[in-house]
Amino acid sequence: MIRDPFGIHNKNVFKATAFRAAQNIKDAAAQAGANALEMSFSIPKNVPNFADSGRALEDRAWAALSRRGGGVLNGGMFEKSDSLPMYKDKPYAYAPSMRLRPWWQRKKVLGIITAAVVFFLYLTGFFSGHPRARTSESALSWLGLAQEKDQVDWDERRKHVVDAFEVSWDAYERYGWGKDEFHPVSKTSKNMAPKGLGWIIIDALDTMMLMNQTSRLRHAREWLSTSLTWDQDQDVNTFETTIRMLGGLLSAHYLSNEFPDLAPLTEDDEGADGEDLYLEKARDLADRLLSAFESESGIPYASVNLGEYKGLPSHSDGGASSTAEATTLQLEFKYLAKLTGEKNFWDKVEKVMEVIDDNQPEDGLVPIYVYATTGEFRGGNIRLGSRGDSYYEYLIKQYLQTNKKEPVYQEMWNEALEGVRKHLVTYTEPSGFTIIAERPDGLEYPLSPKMDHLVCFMPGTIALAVTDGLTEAEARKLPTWSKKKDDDMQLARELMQTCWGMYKYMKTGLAAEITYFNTYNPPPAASAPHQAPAEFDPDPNAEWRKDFIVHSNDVHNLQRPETVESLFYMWRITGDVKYREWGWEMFKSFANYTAVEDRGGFTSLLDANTIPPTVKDNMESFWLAETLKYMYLLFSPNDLLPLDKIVLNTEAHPFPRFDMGPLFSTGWQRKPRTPKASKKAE
Ligand code: DMJ
Repeated sequence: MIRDPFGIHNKNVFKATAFRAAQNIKDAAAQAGANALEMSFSIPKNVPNFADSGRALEDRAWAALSRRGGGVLNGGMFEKSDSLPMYKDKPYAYAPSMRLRPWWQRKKVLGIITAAVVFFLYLTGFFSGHPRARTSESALSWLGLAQEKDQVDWDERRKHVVDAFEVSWDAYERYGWGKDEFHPVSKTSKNMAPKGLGWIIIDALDTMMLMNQTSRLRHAREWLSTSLTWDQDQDVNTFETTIRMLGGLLSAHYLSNEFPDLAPLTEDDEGADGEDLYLEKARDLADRLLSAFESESGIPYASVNLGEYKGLPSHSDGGASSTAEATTLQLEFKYLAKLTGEKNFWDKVEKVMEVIDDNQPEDGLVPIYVYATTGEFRGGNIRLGSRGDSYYEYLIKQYLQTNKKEPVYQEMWNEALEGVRKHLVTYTEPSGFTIIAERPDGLEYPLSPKMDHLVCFMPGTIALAVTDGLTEAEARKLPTWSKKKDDDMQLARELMQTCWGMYKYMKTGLAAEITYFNTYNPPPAASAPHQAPAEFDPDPNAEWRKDFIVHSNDVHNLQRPETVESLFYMWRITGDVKYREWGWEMFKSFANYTAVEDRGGFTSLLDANTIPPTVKDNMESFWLAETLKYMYLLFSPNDLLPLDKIVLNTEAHPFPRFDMGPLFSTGWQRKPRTPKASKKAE
């Protein structure tokens, strides 16, 4: 294929690709193929602009870089039997501490010689048993961070993120290649299915493309074409497999077509063998995942058996699915529907939204469980953390994905955000930070002043919803700007400050999984006056620290992306450089406390509130897919993936926005609201 110097992919190639995929559809192939040919898919043209000077700079930086060479749960998230795939955010079973026992307790019987050796190792820091003691200085130096320049150079900082990606990937390639879990400290790995699922490889594909990692991408693609099969007798979590694997393959398809000059591979060329590899693998996987939707209500089952094409209810939670899991499949299946022309993918995920909304959730706030059998909610637990989070995220992103032609999702988002203000937003004591608390027993019952780190997707998502992806300055000039938008931006800024406080509070500078807050009694309403400090005084006895509480059970840091995700949106939308600076500070904390010695990768922490920290010995796939990608984007020029042209799925996989065309439309309407029935929490 002749490369387009401006990165504008030929529409016909794209249509042909979609058509070929449609040919594979067993049922309704002819119809789908015809529809696919009629797609009026319009590919964003200005992402990024390869002709501009910033682009040239980037290209030089990449060239220089390449010259330089340049599950989570014990037992496996996907094991059969009782350990069916669990939601990633469940409190995990703690692995035994990675701290080693003192040498004199372990080595009694080995005599004086062994003791001397052990003592020597002790002196070298070996027995502190965590990466920091063994690597902090070297990690900072091999990342070139030991001495920072006075002059801020974002391009330079971005290169450090690329270095961190390369180190993480290369360690995985060396010690865990093809496996789904990677434990960088012990240099071990394992699969979540008999033949592996490509969990880490597929999640990282698009990050490699954006970072122009051609040789690494080639290796990944080779693994996909020679080793990856979905035809395995394996139960998998419907949601996790959709957002990471289906999402990862679809965005790889999108980026490789949209930006053929990024990490270019000849196999991607028109007519080459394996040209449609990503889309074909995505299509095959989606056919299997569709079985999750074969429930009485249309709400997807929590799991599916890939080989048997069979949906499976959750083993726990009374068989209910997590609400966030059931409602965070829509961007992926709708984009696939658009690519293949097969409407079934669209209809199945759209139906879920209708069933959820038919429950008429009070003020748009949904309980965190829903039965696949009846379509009704289970219990009244309301939160924007685990099991609730991305329901809200996908409301506004569905609205944006189809170019703002489905107002129902914006309406639901607006209603939910008002519900959040009315029932969940409050302020902390004594310093007045803004938080989104929880209502574990239902809206009529007391607030629990707790925020999962997961809630930190909210500041960025609120800002995105206010401007639809434009900058705040641009959006303010539009006639649609309003007092409500002002208030929402203010809420986004305040929440961003709180999320950053979660990092500042911890000794390593890396947030805990869950943070509690001191609140007044009764907790003030969202309309109450409040003023959090603009700066975080580093004094260990500073007043602001009294507002934050971290329990010993919650001190782990799983390399999560939500705060840097929001920093990325806030930087792009407000243009306030402090968000970039916070992201850089966060990056340095990761480098300082989570890097494994000898360029061994980066690890999650069991305890991020002690120095040195204790490690969990695990690299999450979202470290590569999300955390490092958001950092890279945060330090990149703003025309790389412009926010008004794309949507990022909840795993940070970018998809294009598109017009629905004649084949697709919103197939449901909200029912008229009935007066509030008295609802009792189970
Ligand atoms: C990711 O898999 C996704 O971001 C999901 O929406 C939330 N949890 C993890 C990262 O924390």
